[in-house]
Amino acid sequence: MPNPRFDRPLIMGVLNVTPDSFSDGGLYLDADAAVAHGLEMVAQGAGIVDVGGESSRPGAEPVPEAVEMARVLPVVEALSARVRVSIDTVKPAVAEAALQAGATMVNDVSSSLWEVAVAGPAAWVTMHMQGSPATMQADPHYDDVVSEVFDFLLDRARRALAAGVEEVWVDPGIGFGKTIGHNLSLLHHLPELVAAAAGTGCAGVMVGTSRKRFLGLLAAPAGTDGPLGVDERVEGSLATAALAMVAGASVVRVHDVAVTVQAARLYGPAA
Ligand code: HH2
Repeated sequence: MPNPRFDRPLIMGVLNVTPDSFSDGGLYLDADAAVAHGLEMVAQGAGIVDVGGESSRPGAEPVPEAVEMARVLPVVEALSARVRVSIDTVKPAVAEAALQAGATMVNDVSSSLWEVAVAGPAAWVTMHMQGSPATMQADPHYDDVVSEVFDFLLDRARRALAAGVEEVWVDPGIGFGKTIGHNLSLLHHLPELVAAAAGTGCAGVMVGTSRKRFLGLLAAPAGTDGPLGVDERVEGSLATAALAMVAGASVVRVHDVAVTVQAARLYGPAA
């Protein structure tokens, strides 16, 4: 397998068809607006568009299955003719319907849907989360965040590979039940996950830091009350996306596709 460090990383564009996502909530709830933004990200160089119909931000409440399907399915169907589409869901029925509508990847922040990917067949992203979105940022705790998160992911990946999923991606779940210190430790140890994932037979490592709150907290000038706003986190998003790419991540999940594609071009011809 080629060393992923020398291939150009893929950029996954985030497309939230929700009223309440922390960054783009409400912007693309209308299907036509969502499809237009998806195509805009494709034109900017996104290799995958990740369509979600339920926010997983801290404190988010689950939405009914029928509502989530009505949000995502028309968008998945329209975009999948033009680009690889992944479905960001924790509901098996939504994932199955999205695969029927043309998605080829299940982005699973619950790390539980590998059987849907087997049946698809489809690629599967296993992401680490401590707790659930409703409570995960209340008091995250680990004895050793790096080994606990990486061991969890590799265990899930082995299980999925053994069950017959051919394309498994692992994602440390930045911001999902993690303090600033946990997020930074995971980012700094990414090369170990990249090596272990390759050794396990995974397709690679995916990382999503885009516009997350910890970036706004870290970059806020001294004396500022609270984090920078989501629109002021582009620099931190790009810096951490570049850090992840240098560490060997093969996919970065971002809201700001054009600038991240520029950074990815430093890696030479597309794989
Ligand atoms: N982050 C979010 C959602 N899905 N999936 C993966 N694999 N990795 C991530 O880091 C990740 C993810 C949260 O970001 P966003 O979709 O922008 O917000 P919201 O959950 O509020 O819709």
